[in-house]
Amino acid sequence: MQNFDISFPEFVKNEGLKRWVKETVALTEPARVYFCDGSEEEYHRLCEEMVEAGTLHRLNAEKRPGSFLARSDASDVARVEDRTYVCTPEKGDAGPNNNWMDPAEMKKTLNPLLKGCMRGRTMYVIPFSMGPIGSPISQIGVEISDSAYVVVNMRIMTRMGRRVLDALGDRDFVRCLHTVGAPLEPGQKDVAWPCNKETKYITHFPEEKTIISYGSGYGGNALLGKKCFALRIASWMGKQEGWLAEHMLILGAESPEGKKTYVAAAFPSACGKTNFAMLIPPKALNGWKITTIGDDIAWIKPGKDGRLHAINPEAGYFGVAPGTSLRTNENAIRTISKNTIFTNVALTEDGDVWWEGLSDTPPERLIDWQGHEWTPAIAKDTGRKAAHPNARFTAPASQCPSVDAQWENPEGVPISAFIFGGRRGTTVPLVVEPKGWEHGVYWAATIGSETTAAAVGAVGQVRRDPFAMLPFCGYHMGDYFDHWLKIGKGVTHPPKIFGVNWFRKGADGKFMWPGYGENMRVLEWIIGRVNGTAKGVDTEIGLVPEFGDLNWSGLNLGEERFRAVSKIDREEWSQELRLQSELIERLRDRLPKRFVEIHHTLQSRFEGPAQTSPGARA
Ligand code: SAT
Ligand code: MN
Repeated sequence: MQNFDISFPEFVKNEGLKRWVKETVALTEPARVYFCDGSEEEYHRLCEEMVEAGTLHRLNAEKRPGSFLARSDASDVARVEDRTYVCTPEKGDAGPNNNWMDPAEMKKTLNPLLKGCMRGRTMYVIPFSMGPIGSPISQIGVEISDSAYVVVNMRIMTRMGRRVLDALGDRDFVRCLHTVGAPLEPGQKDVAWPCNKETKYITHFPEEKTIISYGSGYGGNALLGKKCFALRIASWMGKQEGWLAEHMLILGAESPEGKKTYVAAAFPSACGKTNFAMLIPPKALNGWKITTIGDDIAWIKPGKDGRLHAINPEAGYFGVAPGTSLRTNENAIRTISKNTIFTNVALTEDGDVWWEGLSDTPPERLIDWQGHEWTPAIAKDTGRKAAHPNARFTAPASQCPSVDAQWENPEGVPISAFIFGGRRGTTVPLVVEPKGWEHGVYWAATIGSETTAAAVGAVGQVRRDPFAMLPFCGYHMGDYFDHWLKIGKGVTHPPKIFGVNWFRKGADGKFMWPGYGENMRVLEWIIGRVNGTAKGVDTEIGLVPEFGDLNWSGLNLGEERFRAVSKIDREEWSQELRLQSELIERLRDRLPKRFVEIHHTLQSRFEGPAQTSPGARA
């Protein structure tokens, strides 16, 4: 048992915080307590300490100033969905989309693990704001963590430090307790990436606005402002209070005429949200300009003007490195040119970073993400990747060349369209506009997507990922769909809803749509629909563009290929709707009635022979 008086710095005045810190010290028994002020000096000091401890490697100061590389333990590389729990008193409230345990039971499980879990370590107290400090949409949390890696990442990803406590005053806050679950015995030498290889728990107590995370130091498992707070807890708060916390990027699109339209788009993890948010339109569409508000999370509230307004609660990007290049995302490459923390990428001989896709030809020699020597020949023999497929960069949003002038506007930006996408090799057309809000919500609720390396588990299997929120919705999905239906009805100018799929494959197994910057063509059509200028044709699942409805200047895709990437195949859709029935059955107890009706309407459209006459143009 550690016995010491905690000396609270003058900026820690909140009595609830002081009490919680004392209780947590008594439970976790750290060697010392440190209150983060969020200063630059503190950031550099902690980075330096981690360099000395071997947790961080300083990158070449000429090539990558102010930047570091961290290599995680090989067992701690992604979110652990099967170890993630939502602990509501009523099991039904968590829904079949969450693992559930009774809150008291979960605490009984966690308490013995937490007892003494910070022995030999520093306990960091990290006050943070999700959203600009003082915004009516923002929320404040405090993370207690025994990881300095978490502190420096939180300083990039959130507004962090004493100014947050000044803004908090004596109000309540979201409690986020994190431990790597690896206490040090006296004299025991630490490892570069402490974690608990056997035991991990990512637990949420929405009614107590509390998160307890045990055993992992990685990403969303440990940076608790992100998925745990800004999505799971915030979605629950939004349900109570009439707003939305969504797994969405937010971008601004400025037309050649200078008209700005903001859209928010949901895609599952590692499906290109960061790339879409920072899109650079092809030269031939050069009058268009895209600006970035956020790349992962949107908090959305009805405004007095009858529109939905969104902020990005984060202050940085925790983006997937592999596949990011000057060709796929030049703005991201420039964002991460300095002051960036890389995790699980490869190290070059001259002290810079590399990952699969950064350049067409890999360097001749690298140190891979596990610290082993790597050459293209070794990769060929063993299949070993230089960077882990879920390797990440943590970089400040302010460094993004495309950052929107309004990105810190406390009122948020008005949203004109919601876009929902999944990763689907078949079935789902390039773009579709379901008819009206309810059909749009149904579309978003039933999207399927092939799983990626962002979560531990099999990759490439289609699963239903409603609103790209399956791993992140903090309550019953049926209630969540109902909440969405109500939000749209509650505003006079709800955004239009669209579905997209960049990932359809041809018979040769290759992607049929070029994606990346070319997605601007689809976005241009979407904005045209919002403004009433673009046309399309009616189909069973909604309105879709015909070949001539998109702008093809500078791209020779060909009509036949466009038809293939936009095809709505009756066989595939009958099958798709059967798969959607599974979701409907699973959520049946709390599914809005309207959903079942829409499902039946869609099914009936695909029964019997196809309509011979083409749908009406609109
Ligand atoms: O590790 S995170 O959960 O933050 C990233 C993601 O899965 O989107
Ligand atoms: Mn995400």
